[in-house]
Order: sequence, then C-alpha cells, then structure tokens
Amino acid sequence: MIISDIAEGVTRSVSGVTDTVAGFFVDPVIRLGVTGLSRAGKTVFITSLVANLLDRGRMPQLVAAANGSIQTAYLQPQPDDTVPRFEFEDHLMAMTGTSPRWPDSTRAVSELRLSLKVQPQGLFGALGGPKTVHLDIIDYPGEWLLDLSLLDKDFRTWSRETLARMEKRDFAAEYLAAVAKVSAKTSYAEPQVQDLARTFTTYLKDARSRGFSDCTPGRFLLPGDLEGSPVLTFAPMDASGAARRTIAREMERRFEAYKAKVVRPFFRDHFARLDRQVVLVDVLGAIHDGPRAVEDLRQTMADILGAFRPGRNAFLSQLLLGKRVDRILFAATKADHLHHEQHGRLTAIMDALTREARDRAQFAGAETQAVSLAALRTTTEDRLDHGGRQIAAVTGMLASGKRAAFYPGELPTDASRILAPAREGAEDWPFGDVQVQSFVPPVQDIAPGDGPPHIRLDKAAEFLIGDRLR
Ligand SMILES: Nc1nc2c(ncn2[C@@H]2O[C@H](COP(=O)(O)OP(=O)(O)OP(=O)(O)O)[C@@H](O)[C@H]2O)c(=O)[nH]1
Ligand SMILES: [Mg+2]
Repeated sequence: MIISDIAEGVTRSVSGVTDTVAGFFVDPVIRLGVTGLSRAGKTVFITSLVANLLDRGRMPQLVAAANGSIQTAYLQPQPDDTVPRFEFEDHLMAMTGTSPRWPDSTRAVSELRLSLKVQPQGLFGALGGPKTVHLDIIDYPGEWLLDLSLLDKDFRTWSRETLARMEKRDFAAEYLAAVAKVSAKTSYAEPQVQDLARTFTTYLKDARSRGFSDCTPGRFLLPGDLEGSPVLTFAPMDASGAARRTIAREMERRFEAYKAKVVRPFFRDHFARLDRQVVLVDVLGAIHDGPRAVEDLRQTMADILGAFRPGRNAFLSQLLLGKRVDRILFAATKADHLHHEQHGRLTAIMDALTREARDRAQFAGAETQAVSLAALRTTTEDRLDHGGRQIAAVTGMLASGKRAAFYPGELPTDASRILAPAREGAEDWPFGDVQVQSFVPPVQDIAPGDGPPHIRLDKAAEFLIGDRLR
C-alpha cells in the first residue's frame, strides 16, 4: 500500500465517523451518480429528472410523488464548492423553450443539489413531521471509469501492454514510427514529448472511433479543462534503464502524476462518495451501428462496470472501506424511437448486455435493474399501413420542422439474437436493419405542475431514490 492510500483511508473513516454521529442532526443526503459514454443521454436525463421532480405531475410511478409525500422540491447551492454546477436552467431552456433544441455536449464532471421536503406516510411517519432529503446529482463521463485499471500499473507495464496492442493495428503505424526514433537514453526536450503525446492522442481517438474500448488514459479522449497540461502530455515508450533528464523519465513522471492528480482524486472525491448510480446506454444507437458496435459496447460496459466491483482493485477497496453503491440502474435511453410494443425487447437487450458483468460479481451486493426510458419524449405513437399490414410506428418532428412517421425496424424478442452475432463478429444483423432518426424536442405547452414529457423516468426515479423518500 502506498502512503497516499493510507492517508485517504484515514480521511474516509474519520468522515465516516462524523457521518454517523452527525446523522441524527443533519438532513439525509442521497448522492446519485449519472454516467454513460459520450452522447448516451446524461445531460438530457438529469435535466428532465430534475424538472420532473420540481413539477411532479408526470411522475405517477414515483410513489412519494403520487401519494403526496413530497411536499415541495427546490434547488439549493450544492455542497462541493470546487465542482462546476450542472447548468440545469440553460439545459432546460434549450429543451423546452420556444424553439426547442438538444443541450450542448458536456465534457466534465458537474453537480446539482435538489432538496425535497418529504412527509413520511404511515402512523410513525406522521408523528415525526416532514423531513428534508437532499438529492445531489453528479454527472460524470463513463470513459473516466476506464482509468481505474491504470492504478495497478506502473509506466513500464502500461507502455509494454499498450505498445503490444498497437503493433497489431495498422492505424497505429504513425505513432510506432515516431516512438521508434526515441530511446530510453534520448535527452528530454519538450517539443518532442508534445509531438509524441499528440500523435498518441490521435491514435487513441482513432481507436475509439473504430470501436476499440481499451483506450486509456481516458482523459486523453475527454480532457476537459486539463487540455494541454503536462499530466495529459505523455505517451507510451520503452523506459527500461532510463537515465535522469531523458524523455522516458519525464513520460514516466507524468504518467504517475496523471494517476495521482487526475485518476485518484476523481475516484476519491466523486466516485467513492456515491450512494446510487444510473448507467445510461444508447443501446438503440449501437444496434443501428451494427454487430461490431454492440460487441464493443458490451466490452466497454464490462470494463466500466468493473469499477463497481471494488474487490478488483486495492486502491478502490481501501478507499471505499466497505461503503458502496447499493443500487445501480442500467437504462437504455432514447426509447421514444420505438413504439411501446418493442420497449420490453429493448430492456431485455439492455439486461443481456450487462448480465455477464453482473453475474460475475453481483456488484458486491448492489441491487440492479434494467429499464428502457426516454428522458425527453419527442414522439407520439402511430400505426402505419404497410402493404395492407399495420405496423407500430412513431411520429416526431425533424430538424427541418416537418413531422415524420418513423418505423425503426423490428428488434428480436430474444436478446441472444443480438448478442450472439455481435460476439461472432457478424457484418450485419440476421433480422434486418434497425434505424434511428434525429427527432428534435417537441414544441409544446407544458401544463402547470407538469414536467417535460418522458417515458419511464418515474419508474427510474422510484428505483433510484424512492425507498429513501418514505
Ligand atoms: N429522442 C431522444 N433523443 C435523446 C434523448 N436523450 C438524449 N437524446 C439524444 O442524444 C443526444 C445526446 O444527449 P445528451 O444528454 O447531451 O448526452 P450526454 O451523455 O450528456 O452527452 P455528452 O455530454 O456529449 O457526453 C441528444 O443531443 C439527443 O439527440 C431522448 O430521451 N429521446
Ligand atoms: Mg452531457
């Protein structure tokens, strides 16, 4: 164990003690992590969830909303002063304003606190009077979880493994040629370090877009405000026997700095403090892209979900000291592309995609559930006449302002008909293509007391926080 591990462990247990002692006096807090790969639907999910918790008319499946236990909900200053605030108002304005559009892409961690005044039900609850429950929502890129595996590796091991993988990929040739020109003895020169880092980052982006999931360091793909800083300016190379003031030594130093200053703080300050987690997955998008994209998604999900099995990593076990996320929801997003007749099939595929990872470790006791949802419903259901046959379609608004009916195709009822061709590396789906359509958010009047339209956001909320609002 490294000293910083011990120090972190100590802080954690001390704060654990204060939590318990203070627990009688302070309001309960639920820290909900919202993650997923880029474009999975995190920003839309959080915006719509918060809007629908503020105005609960469309939340019948959230029991505490339906039975009136939640008396009021309001936004409050968040507890962490150094984390950017989730720009709820801007995102909501974008989605529900007079010319609705999707919110901008986000690239870093952000946080929002929503406080709920809850009157517990039942005789016991009524005696106690209302309580305040704070819901802290933390939005972070799923890609960052992939870095957990780096904590167990030193620079030489990581370089060896990364370079060995690159040898087998023709699109890595440019980096391999560049790194062949430096040796463990080459003297340090910043322009050369930057060139190598730039070429390596280009390779990583290329690998990601070709569907490879082994793309560490994750922050090279989503740098946020660290862009251009030394912790993100290194690349793999043979560093055995490197002397002082060489490129290799400097690369090694920056790799260690990346672990210490980027990866560890993220896990310590954000990940380790979560109580509940929702993992958003654009399953339909991957199916549309074909079997290879689904297989890559499955593997990446397995890697990402590794972070929720703390036994796997010494640093994480030490950090968590037994505390863990106790509920994880896997949500297939953008389900409004499908008529509800097909939602069950989408849920089954979502479930199957993460089943292996779940079965292997059961997430150390965490309760899990799969759901298909649309955080912002852009369509209405429709029936189309197709050569005398009625097919279940949806209708929505295109960016051009035209309304269009849309039939995405038929998902198989048996999820293995998706997973098996994906694993086998098939080129196409045996059951035919699945289409997706870019609908824009609908222009509509939202009645007072209602949030934006959605599909099953209330069910998701019930699973994620419902038990804590009773
Ligand atoms: N039809 C539909 N499309 C959605 C829904 N949620 C998200 N989308 C689409 O997915 C895109 C990405 O959604 P975001 O919420 O920005 O995704 P994100 O995970 O925050 O993306 P990054 O910030 O780029 O990582 C949106 O611009 C929409 O086009 C939904 O409920 N229905
Ligand atoms: Mg976002």
